[in-house]
Amino acid sequence: MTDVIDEGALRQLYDDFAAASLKPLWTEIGNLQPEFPQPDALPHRWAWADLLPLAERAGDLVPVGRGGERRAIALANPGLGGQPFATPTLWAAIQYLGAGEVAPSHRHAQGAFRFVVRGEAVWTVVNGDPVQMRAGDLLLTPSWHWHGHHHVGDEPMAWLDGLAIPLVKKLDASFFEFGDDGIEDKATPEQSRSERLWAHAGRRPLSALENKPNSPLMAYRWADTDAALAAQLELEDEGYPGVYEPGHAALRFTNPMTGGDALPTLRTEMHRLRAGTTTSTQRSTGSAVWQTFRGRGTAELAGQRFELAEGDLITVPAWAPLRFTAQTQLDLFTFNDHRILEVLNLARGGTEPVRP
Ligand code: 1HN
Repeated sequence: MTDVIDEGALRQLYDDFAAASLKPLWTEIGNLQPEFPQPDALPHRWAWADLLPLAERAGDLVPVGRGGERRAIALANPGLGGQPFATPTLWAAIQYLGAGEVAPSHRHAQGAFRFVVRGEAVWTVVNGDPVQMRAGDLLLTPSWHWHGHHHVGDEPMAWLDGLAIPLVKKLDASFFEFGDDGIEDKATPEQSRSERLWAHAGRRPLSALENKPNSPLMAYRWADTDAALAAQLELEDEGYPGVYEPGHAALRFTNPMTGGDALPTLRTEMHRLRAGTTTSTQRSTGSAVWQTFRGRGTAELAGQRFELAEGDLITVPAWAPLRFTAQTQLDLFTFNDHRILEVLNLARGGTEPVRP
């Protein structure tokens, strides 16, 4: 290399790189390989009190049916350039279905879940199995399972949808197929067939010994979740182990076949804080969405403070330190992409202080 750089020749070199569809590393490396994660996604809060009236207006103005498929309104993280993504890997939306409405059946490569804040008037039919959606329940629609929703009550219902849409888009692994326009069988059983077979913790049917990546259990009911969280805190009162950290009960929704995550692309958990508890501060690679189910509190997230009321949602970008304080008993649902990071051996993090 010569000592004196010929600026004109250098500019010409860069122009020729561009014309040949090439890009040198040395001008890009800071962006490509930062010392620690530098996400574009921002910490952000969506208040349920803002989301619900907007969803109701959509309910008045926008029909639900074939083509649009779902009256789902996505959280668009303000750091992600207007894309309908909560984080670089996670889709989160409020979906709204009015009395008597039907969301037509379809299936797609992206696995999905629903988490219900209020109501119990909708059945989601998953591969022909009608599953009631009630407040506090986590309902699964694993990859490539047919699903449509039908509303049988008088009051409209809104819930949270989570999918790994951005991840699957990035991986160019999306497939989609339309099903029947209506729902033939509008049965409304109290228990789905999947629950009758699989909702028996620690008891595996001998007819199903082969592990599958998706949970065969389509509904994780609030009554069971509530009892499991309550038991952790009761045991803490009695001086026995089992609670996640002081004043903080937590559980993960798992595939009863494997004990692993209920869905391969989305980790789902429920947390309960006693009134007055502050959690440890944690941060990790990967991103997350949290939703308040019941109670009030605050999230301190990357130096910002967000008040949380019932139904409120926050997005947690990679490596952003997060802790919660509960004003009342606080029940929080969360989903994240941490399992993907684990599979790829990219999971890092834990409690503060964690220096990169
Ligand atoms: C979907 O199928 C549902 O089934 C909700 O309720 C949201 C977002 C993108 C693609 C498919 C549903 C969706 C979705």
